[in-house]
Order: sequence, then structure tokens, then C-alpha cells
Amino acid sequence: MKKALITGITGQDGAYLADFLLKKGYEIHGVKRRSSSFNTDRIDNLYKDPHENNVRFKLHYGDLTDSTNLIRIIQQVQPDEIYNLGAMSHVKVSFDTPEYTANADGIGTLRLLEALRILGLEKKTKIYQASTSELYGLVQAVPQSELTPFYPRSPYAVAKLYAYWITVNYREAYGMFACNGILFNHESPLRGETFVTRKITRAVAKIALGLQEKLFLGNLNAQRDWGHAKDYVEAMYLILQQEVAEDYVIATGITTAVREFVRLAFNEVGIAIEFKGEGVDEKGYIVSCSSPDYQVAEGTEVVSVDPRYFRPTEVELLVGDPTKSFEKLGWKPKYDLQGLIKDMMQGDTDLFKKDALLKQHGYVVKNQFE
Ligand code: NDP
Ligand code: GDR
Repeated sequence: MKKALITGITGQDGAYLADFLLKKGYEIHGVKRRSSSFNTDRIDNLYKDPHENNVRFKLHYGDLTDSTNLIRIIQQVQPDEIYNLGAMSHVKVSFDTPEYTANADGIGTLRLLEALRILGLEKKTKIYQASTSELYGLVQAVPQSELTPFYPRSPYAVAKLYAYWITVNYREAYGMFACNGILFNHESPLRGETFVTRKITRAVAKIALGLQEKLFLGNLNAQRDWGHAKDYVEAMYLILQQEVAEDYVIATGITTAVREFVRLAFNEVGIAIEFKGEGVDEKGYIVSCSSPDYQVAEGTEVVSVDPRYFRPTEVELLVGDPTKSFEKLGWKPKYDLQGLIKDMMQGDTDLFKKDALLKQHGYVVKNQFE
């Protein structure tokens, strides 16, 4: 039985990857951070009581900023494959916590690679590094392929640049099977609530159900190549199953503006909206509602730009060229943008219907920070 160690198992990708690898027959070991409240929501469905027989899903407390801990876990698990998905992954937040981001996202990768060398596992254990389209940053060329030069535009992207190159360096210096997946944005109903797609689908569901009045966003003109996380974790696995260790771009090849994502999400629940104004004055208004399930008045202002969400340096346009992964990995995404939005809107509508019912019966419904 193959053993995989996943850092960042409590995150969006960690949850989908663990589920995928369990179905492939792997024994899964996940690194989980200690937290003052439960942080295993996304993987609770995979959890098995350790007292049962043949448990193939195990969690270890750990942190990418602690070498001693990583060495101990790897020594204990002796994994065939490591998927390094753990990271402070929010681009805007990385401007507020640049040093921590460099430590976890940059040096954290080095710690894992060195742990393998220290333990003499550099020829046994394959390692996947979660690299990112944010490496391309300021547009040098489109679409962006494995050969496009990098120009990172945030402390997050700069930390990930270090992680990218240290992975390449350890592959070349020590013959390790170490690969970068340069993944473009991928989303799902499990996406963190403060990334733009999930922020939008949550708000649209709440607005339609009468639980929220307005959605405040930053740069509506940014364009992203959005795919579904379920498809992308399959590519991670395929990258480590090849004969030769290489780096791959994983993307759909289609880019869409944030503004269009908003329009499509409202459309999904039968609400048509129109944008007016420019830049910080821009607002989105409801034009019509054709759904019998929701009553939202025509002319209501449901979207506004709040400069608070602008970034000191922005990445305006990302569109990937997935030719290499299509040809060499035989990978192809199953979800298109419409399918992704449908899945996310379904998830958030189901989630907030419960809140709407509570509100209807006089209970106070809590708001969350965004
Ligand atoms: P999430 O933010 O959903 O998950 C990040 C995970 O990393 C969480 O499990 C988090 O733990 C954990 N983590 C954070 N800091 C540390 C640390 N210091 N030590 C150990 N674990 C830590 O990210 P995604 O699942 O979306 O992304 C997975 C990886 O892929 C990340 O590295 C991200 O940067 C990268 N990536 C993501 C893309 C995307 O579009 N989703 C695209 C390209 C790359 P906790 O739950 O406790 O916070
Ligand atoms: P990104 O994702 O920065 O691409 O990083 P995010 O969803 O945060 O932003 C995408 C674009 O939307 C614009 N935007 C907003 N973003 C957020 N979060 N909140 C808003 O209110 C808002 N309004 C507009 C942003 O300016 C940006 O241009 C994600 C993360 O998962 C990274 O870890 C990963 O490496 C990259 O995708 C690929």
C-alpha cells in the first residue's frame, strides 16, 4: 500500500486530494496545525476512529515552520509521496504577514526537502510542490506556459518563487523526484470564504435568500483562469506518477473577469444584474429576477467596489497554456466555468437555506468577517 503525506490537508486541495488518494487505495497521513477551535471541517467526512481496524487516514500535529516536527513525522511515516500543499495562501493577507508567509511558504518547502535528505529518503520519496500562476504576476506573455518568465507581485508570490526554484534545485542537485505543479486558480464549494469566487457565491446565495444586502469587492477587472479543485488534485497525482520528474502548468486555458463571475453567479439563481459606473464608483444593480424561489426587487444595488480590497500590486491577467499537461499527463478538466459556478452556488444555497429558516423563526443569524 502506498503512503502519502499531505501538508495542508485541512485546506481545500488537501481535502479533495486525500479523498482522491484514499479511493486509489493509499494510506493517507496529513499534517494538521494546532488550532484553538476545530479546523477539520473539510476532512471530517474522511476521519476514522483510530481504534478501528485498517484505518488508512491519519493526522499528525505539525507546522511547516518547525523542522524538528517535519523530520519526526517523515521519519515515522516513511512516505512514498509527499504533497506539499500547506501554505499561507491568501495573496492580499501576504502583504500584512510577509515574514510569516516567506517562512511557511518559502522556507517550509526547503525544510521538507532537507528533511528527506537528512533521513536518507531523497531517492525513495517523491515530492510535489504546490506552485502557482501567481509566479507570472505582471504580464510578460499570454497564455502562460512552463517557459514564460516569472514576475511575482506579492510577498506570497515571492515566497512561492523561492519554493519553486529550491524544488528545481534539489531535483537537479540530488536527483530527487521533486516536481512543481504550476496551478492556476481552482475553486470549489470547499474554497476558503475570503477568496473572490467563494466570497461571491456566498454573498449571492445570501442576497437571494434575504440574509445580506450587498457584496463589496475590490478590482472587478482582474481576469483569472478558473478551474475546479476536484479536477486539479488529479493532476497533482499524475505529476508524481510519471517516469521523469518535471514541472507542469495546470489550467483550463480560458480566462474570465471577476465582474463576469459575479454576473454568472447571480444568473445561476435566476437574477440578472447590470454594472454601471467605473473604477471605485462602479456598482451592480438587479435588472430582473426570474426565480419563483427568491424575491429581490428590481433596481436594488447589490454590488459595490470597496478600495479596501485593492492590492498594493495587482496581478491583472492570468491565462494558462495547459498543452504540456494535456499531452504528457493525459489530464483534462471535466468542469467548465459554468459547471464550477453551478456546483459552488448549489453548495452555498444549501448552506444558507438553513440560516434563512432560522431567521424566519426568529433566531439571530451570525455574520462572519470577510
Ligand atoms: P488553503 O488556504 O485552502 O489551505 C492551506 C492549507 O495550508 C491549510 O490546511 C492550512 O492549515 C495549511 N497551512 C497554513 N500555514 C501552515 C503552516 N505554517 N504549516 C502547515 N500547514 C499550514 O489553500 P488551497 O487548498 O487552496 O491551496 C493548496 C496549496 O496550493 C497552497 O500551497 C496554495 O498556495 C497553492 N495554490 C493554490 C491555488 C488555488 O487556486 N487554490 C492555485 C495555486 C497554488 P489551516 O487549515 O490550519 O489554516
Ligand atoms: P488570487 O485569488 O489572488 O488569484 O490567489 P483571489 O480569489 O483572492 O483573487 C482573485 C482576483 O480577484 C480580485 N478581487 C478580490 N479578491 C478577493 N480575495 N476579495 C475581493 O473582495 C476581491 N475583489 C476583487 C483580486 O484582486 C484578484 O485579482 C489565489 C490563491 O488561491 C493563491 O493561493 C493561488 O496561488 C492563486 O489563486 C493561483
